[in-house]
Amino acid sequence: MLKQTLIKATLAGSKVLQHYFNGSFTVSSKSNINDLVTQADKESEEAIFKVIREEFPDHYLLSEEAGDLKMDSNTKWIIDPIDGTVNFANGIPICCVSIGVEQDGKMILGAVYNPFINEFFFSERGYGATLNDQKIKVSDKSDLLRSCLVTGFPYSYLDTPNGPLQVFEKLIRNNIPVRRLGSAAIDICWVASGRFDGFYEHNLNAWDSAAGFLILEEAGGKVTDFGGNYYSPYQPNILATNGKIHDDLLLAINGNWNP
Ligand code: 2AM
Ligand code: CA
Ligand code: CA
Ligand code: CA
Repeated sequence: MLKQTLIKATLAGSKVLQHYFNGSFTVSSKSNINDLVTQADKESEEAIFKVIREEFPDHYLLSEEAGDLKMDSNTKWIIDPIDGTVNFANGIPICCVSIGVEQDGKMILGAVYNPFINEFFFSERGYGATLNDQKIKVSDKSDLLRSCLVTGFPYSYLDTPNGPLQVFEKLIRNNIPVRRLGSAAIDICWVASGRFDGFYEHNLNAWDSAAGFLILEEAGGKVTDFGGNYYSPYQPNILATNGKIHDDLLLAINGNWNP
């Protein structure tokens, strides 16, 4: 039931994205002029909430635009109604709905759907991960120098030591391809399906990574914070890889990698 509701909610949100994409919608700024929220973010969130509330009115919802709707429940839905809003607002079809379900403090279900290229990533803890119902797994690449990586940049704190620019510079100076798609949830899923070998990003929120975290782990990948410790979606920094380049990328992020 939980699984069906998750799929239904993800599709309901994505319908809103499809409805507004390349059309007209209101756009406003949040923390700064490029931190956007559109009418589609809000309506996608409402459509998702409606599906969940119909089945599970008592569940806890945590969602980017509505915030923390705490309830006394052991089941929490962690929702990003559009991940990649800046892309969405520019008509770039790299954006998605991302929803994770946490039970008793553990991620148990994750769904990430990009309706523009019809890619539905899904995972249930213990049952692997799929892309459009086909099993996926991470890449076999073990040499960081031959890897293809993806990252994202926060809107602030770019110039801290070992911050996003320093890590990026180090990798680029070693000729490692590092892409920047603009949707953290899609980035993680594309590591899960083997397109990328690793993803790292500073300063994410729980709704950016909760679903992707489970999808990647179930696809055989490894997810930690920048200290190499167990990852929790409630802390900001994520390193998500195929497992084989994890230690070297960790060293690169912390400034100690000598290829
Ligand atoms: P969003 O589109 O849901 O806002 C791009 O690097 C990723 O960062 C996207 O997943 C984007 O999610 C997220 N993001 C948006 N605003 C951010 C901010 N102020 N700081 C860090 N990440 C942000
Ligand atoms: Ca946002
Ligand atoms: Ca997001
Ligand atoms: Ca969002």
